[in-house]
Amino acid sequence: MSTSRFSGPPAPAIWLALLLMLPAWRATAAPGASLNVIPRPTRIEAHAGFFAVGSTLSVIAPRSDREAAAAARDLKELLGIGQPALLPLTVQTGAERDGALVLRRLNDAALGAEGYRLSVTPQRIVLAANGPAGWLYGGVTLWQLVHGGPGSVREVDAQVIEDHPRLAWRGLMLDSARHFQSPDFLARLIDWMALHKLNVLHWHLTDDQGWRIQILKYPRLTRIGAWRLPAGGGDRYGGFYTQAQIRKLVQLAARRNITVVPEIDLPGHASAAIASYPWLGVQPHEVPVVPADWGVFNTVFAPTEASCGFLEDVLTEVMALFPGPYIHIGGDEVPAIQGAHTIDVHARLERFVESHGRRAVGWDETLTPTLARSAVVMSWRGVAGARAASAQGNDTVLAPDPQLYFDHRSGLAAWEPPGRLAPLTLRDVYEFEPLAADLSAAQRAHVLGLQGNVWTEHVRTEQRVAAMAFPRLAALAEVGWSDPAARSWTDFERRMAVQVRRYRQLDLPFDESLFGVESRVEYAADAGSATVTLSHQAQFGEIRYTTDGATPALDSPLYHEPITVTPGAMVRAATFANDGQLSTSVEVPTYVGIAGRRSSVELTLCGHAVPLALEDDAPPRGPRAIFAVDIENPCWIWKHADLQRVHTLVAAVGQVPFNFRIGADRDRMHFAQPTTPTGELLVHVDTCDGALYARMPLAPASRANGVTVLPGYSVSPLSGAHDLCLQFAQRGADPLWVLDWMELRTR
Ligand code: TNX
Repeated sequence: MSTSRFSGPPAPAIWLALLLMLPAWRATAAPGASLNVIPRPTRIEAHAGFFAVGSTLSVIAPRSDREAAAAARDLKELLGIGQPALLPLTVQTGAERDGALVLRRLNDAALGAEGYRLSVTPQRIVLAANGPAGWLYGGVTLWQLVHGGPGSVREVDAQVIEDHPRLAWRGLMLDSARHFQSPDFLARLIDWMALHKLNVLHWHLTDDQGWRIQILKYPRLTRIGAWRLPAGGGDRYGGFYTQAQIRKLVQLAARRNITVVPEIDLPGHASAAIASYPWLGVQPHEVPVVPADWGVFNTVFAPTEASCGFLEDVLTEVMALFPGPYIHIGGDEVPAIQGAHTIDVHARLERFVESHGRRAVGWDETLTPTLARSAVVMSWRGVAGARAASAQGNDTVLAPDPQLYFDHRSGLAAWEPPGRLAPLTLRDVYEFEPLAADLSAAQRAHVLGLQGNVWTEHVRTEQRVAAMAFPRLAALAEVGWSDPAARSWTDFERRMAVQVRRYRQLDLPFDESLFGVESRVEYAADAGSATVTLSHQAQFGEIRYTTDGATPALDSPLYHEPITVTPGAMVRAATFANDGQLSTSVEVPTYVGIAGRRSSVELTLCGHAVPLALEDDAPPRGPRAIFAVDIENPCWIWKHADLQRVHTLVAAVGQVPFNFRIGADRDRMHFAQPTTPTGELLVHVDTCDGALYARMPLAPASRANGVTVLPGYSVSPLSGAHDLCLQFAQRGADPLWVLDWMELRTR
């Protein structure tokens, strides 16, 4: 178990196995361990010799500097987490001395509030800063130096690191409304953020599908508004944060130099509040219960004195809980139905926030010529909002879709969690530049920084929240902190090989898209052999594999070209560097009697209106299938299928509730007419209007909640390669039939 203060999920056995494989405790630091720091420090100067850390390290805070003593205790707490304790510290106060980590107070404007100077000599380590944030970040750098190699090191090279951030707002937005995360998870997330020198947690606490913050004056918000019945059935889902829990998290965050920016979304995305108090709504009858649908609702807060008063009461309690300078009041995706009303609810609440000495933050829809100068515009519909806001003289934060939308998958591999389908890779995030070259100096000064947004419609579990956030937040941290002139993807990849080891030591369930192995299997037309192609996103590290059932190891064959195996063989593969394993090993099965097999994610979608990697809503427990589907047009193309020896089609299908509010698009959806009561899977040749090749009845799957493998369907072989178009003939969109995989069999 983790020694962290928080009882997280137990480390999956696979990680433990990986840790055991790492070469034991190394006696000396890898040379240049400082080059493994993420985000990359501003300046590093190497010196001769090293400092020996010992099994615990004393931190000395100057006597009578209470802030420094508190900072030392916070460092002890933060850097002690991990398995085993990663940098055990003991805290003392008194005069500076050798053999210890010395906190020193500076008054150095160039370093700013968050900068630090870390000097390592063979005698002692001096961590100098203007105050707590700098000590924290210098400590985080030191922690990384001690975890710079394949094992922990106890000797730190002599050097001077001088470091300060490029941008002031380096954040993560977490949507706790669509899915709820426990306070324990939030505490762990705050620690993980601090270890990346991130300093803003934008907490999306209210939305259509859930109200998550206890408001003492309006108890129905959490008695009613925090709970919903999942689409497609199942137990009541929900949860909320009590004010006591929130205070504790806000305090923890403050000790980690993280400002929590609460968001009360208004006037749209308000169904949960309106279900709790129907008089708040513009069309009260429309939201009798908290909805389980995703998308945009027409129910918004009514432009009345009563609902403005309610929102002022809510924000009064919110401001008492969150002492930071920023209060986010939403403003996104308000349907036009509110029209030209007498009260502009958003503008009214913005003035309310400002009149209480706070700065209102709003999504970019809130940018109007009359927007208060102190209001902050969060650019999400691309970067245009940031451009316009900064030109108008408003501060702005970049959180653009899709560049920083962490609800997209990180890659296409079958083991990626569900999410929006089009991948947003680690490299995409790393290469995002928040300060476009043509922005004027005045505009640049208005760009506070950037954040990644983890929307959670498709992110059901805490583990998946972590995987959507990390390691993409490591890339975002570097973009927000480090000198852009020194940004190098190749060097970042190399440092990520070290970072993923730190993640394993922290029990951080990160996404493996960078080093994890993706696979593709092609079968010979006569089903006599299978060819397995392996790849990973990184240019760093090498793939090794086995075909005999053994677990891949450093001495397994090196992958350099597609492997041909006898059908039925299992290929196992993982990524390695010289000094150890970088990725979990994956299993790639091959099957007998098959001329081709594709999962939905390996097929081409016919349309790209709302492409999702959508998780099945069943079974209630245990693994669920993930379908690649455009929910507005569930249709897949299998390009160039070789059908010359194919006698049977086998398909696995599922059905999902159609819980999407897509407005008028819903009326444009159309389906082929079924000829049986429960519909059929249609296979057309060459194009979707081409000859019908198969009409596979869905009756055997009609009562199943999970995935059903339909009985084999006999077809006649066709010569040459053909595209196959796969679609469902069904009466309506709900439930929506979806394809999991299809096989072309030779018998
Ligand atoms: C749009 S981004 C939204 C959210 C969704 C997100 C992802 C923004 C301000 N509004 O309500 O979660 O797309 O689907």
